[in-house]
Amino acid sequence: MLTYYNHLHSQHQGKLEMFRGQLVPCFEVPARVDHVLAELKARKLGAILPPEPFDDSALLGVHSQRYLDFLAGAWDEWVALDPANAQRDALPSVWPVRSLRSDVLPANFAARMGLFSMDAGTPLTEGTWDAARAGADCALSAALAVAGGERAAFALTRPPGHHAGADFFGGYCFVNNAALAAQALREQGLDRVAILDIDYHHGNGTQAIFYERPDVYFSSIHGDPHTEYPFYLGYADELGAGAGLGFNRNWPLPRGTGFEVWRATLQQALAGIAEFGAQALVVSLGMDTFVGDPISGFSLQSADYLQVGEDLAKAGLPTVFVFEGGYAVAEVGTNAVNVLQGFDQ
Ligand code: SP5
Ligand code: ZN
Repeated sequence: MLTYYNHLHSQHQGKLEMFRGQLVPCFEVPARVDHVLAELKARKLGAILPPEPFDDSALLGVHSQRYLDFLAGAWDEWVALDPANAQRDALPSVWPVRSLRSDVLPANFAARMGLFSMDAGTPLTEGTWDAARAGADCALSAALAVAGGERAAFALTRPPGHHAGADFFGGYCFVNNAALAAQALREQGLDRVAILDIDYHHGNGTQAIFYERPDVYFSSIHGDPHTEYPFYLGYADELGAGAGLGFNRNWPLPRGTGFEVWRATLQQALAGIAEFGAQALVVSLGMDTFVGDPISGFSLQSADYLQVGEDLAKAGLPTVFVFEGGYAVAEVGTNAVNVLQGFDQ
């Protein structure tokens, strides 16, 4: 397993996120990736490489120009409003919901924060763009390695990506790394690419990016959005639209779901991917299905992740793993590397 490690990940370090009317410490912390990196090294799972640099234009297959321009300049705009802002993160507070316009581009910074976001749980910090941009390089590097003949590669990066859409951030995500990897595989000449999202939360951003496309199949196993974030997408009746009809599958499961049911669902999702005829697989590898996760509700155990890796390997596809969520910080390294080791053996 080749790993592309985002050496700039700790530049993104949010302080507080909005939860039930209070600002609480962020769950999505740099130590998450530090633990995965340490475990990869301890188990000698393969080379750990810096990403290749890609041109900014590589992000335009997935994200809009005006969103990328906003992200790249947002911190400087935030600090220009008030020098004291340098000490606090930027959070949105107003959104263009139904009947309001999202085609306008207000001059007001708060208005644009809301235009380009979906929640107040995703602080934008001084180093957010640099970290997310280097994460894109990791995902693209992993995809090119796999297109070039590697059996598998791992983009070890944060902030995560699967909640970020073509033109919005949210759910701790800014740049959709899994979508970038899938798009890069397409551009390398693979006609049919599947994305399997096994983070606890539905990958709303990834789904939306490919919803009307038949060439990238999206399948997600996640906490039922009736009760779980992101609430407004991820239901079983979302099957794709237009040319993409039939190329989207959601597998919502109730809080408390354990490994037996989760694994049977994984087999169903993998059967759909095989039926699609995927030539490569991108796995959005969230580890927040773990029983000890502080913000999630499934009950997978550490040893189960070895089995998950073995099951994924049985799909027999060149595979790009992209690190997503997982907030049980002390266990996230063991759990993530269990998947990769199970895949490799
Ligand atoms: C990538 C990813 O896993 N994003 C998840 C975003 C979840 N955002 C909502 C978090 C709600 C926090 N709930 C705190 C519960 C404290 N007991
Ligand atoms: Zn998650």
